[in-house]
Amino acid sequence: MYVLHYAPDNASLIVRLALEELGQPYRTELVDRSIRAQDGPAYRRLNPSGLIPALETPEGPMAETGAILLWLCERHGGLAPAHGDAARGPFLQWLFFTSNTLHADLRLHFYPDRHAGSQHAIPDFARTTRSRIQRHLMLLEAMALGRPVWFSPDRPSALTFYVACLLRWLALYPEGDAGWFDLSAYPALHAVAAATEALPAARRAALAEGLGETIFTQPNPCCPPEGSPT
Ligand SMILES: N[C@@H](CCC(=O)N[C@@H](CS)C(=O)NCC(=O)O)C(=O)O
Repeated sequence: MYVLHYAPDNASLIVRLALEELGQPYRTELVDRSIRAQDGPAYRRLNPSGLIPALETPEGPMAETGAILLWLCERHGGLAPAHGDAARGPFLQWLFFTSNTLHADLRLHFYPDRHAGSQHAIPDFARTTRSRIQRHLMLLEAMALGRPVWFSPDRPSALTFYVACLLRWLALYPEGDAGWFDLSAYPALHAVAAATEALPAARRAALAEGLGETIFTQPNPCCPPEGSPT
C-alpha cells in the first residue's frame, strides 16, 4: 500500500486526488508543519529537499509532485495519454510547464520573504511574480480553450488535478494577499475547476483534509481534522 506523507491543503493534495481517482489504496502520514517536521531527519530521508509531498511506494520513496503523478499514471494506466498516443507529447509539455514554471512561481508568490532578498524588496518582487503568474495562466487558458482530452471538464487527468489545486491556492494564499486573483478571468480554467471539484474523488479528499465545498472555484480556508497547511 502507498503511504502519502502529507499536510492538509499542501501539494500532497494533488497526489491524494490522483490516488483517489485511480482507486489505489493508500494511507496517510501527517507531516506536522507546526513543528517543521519536514526539516527533520526522518522526513529528509524520504525527500531530501524537505518539501511536501513524499510518497512511499513498493519501490521506495518518491518526491516531486509532477514526477509522482507521472509515475502513478504509468503504473496504473490512467489520468494521462499512454506511451504511443499522439496526445502524450502535448500532455507532457503542459504537465512540465505547470510543475516547473507555474508551480515554481507560486512558491515565490507564497514565500516572498525567502526570495526577495530583503524586506524592502518584497513589494516589487511580489508584483513581478504576480504578473508572471498571470501570464502563465493566460497560456494555460489558451490551451484549455482547445479542450484537449487530457485537459477538459469532461474527464479528469493528472493535469486537471494539478492545475485545479494551484487555482485553489492562488485564491487563498498567501493569507491576506490573495484578493488580486480572479478565476472568472479564465473561463476555460474555471470550467475545469468546477468539473474537478464535483468529482467523488475530490469530495473524498475535501472531507479528509477539511477543505469544505467548492474547493476549487470558491475555496475557503481549510479546517483540517489534523495538522495545519502552513
Ligand atoms: N517542487 C515541489 C514543491 C512542493 C511544495 O511546494 N511543497 C510545499 C507545500 S505545498 C512545502 O513543502 N512547503 C514547505 C516549505 O517550503 O518549507 C513539488 O512539486 O512537490
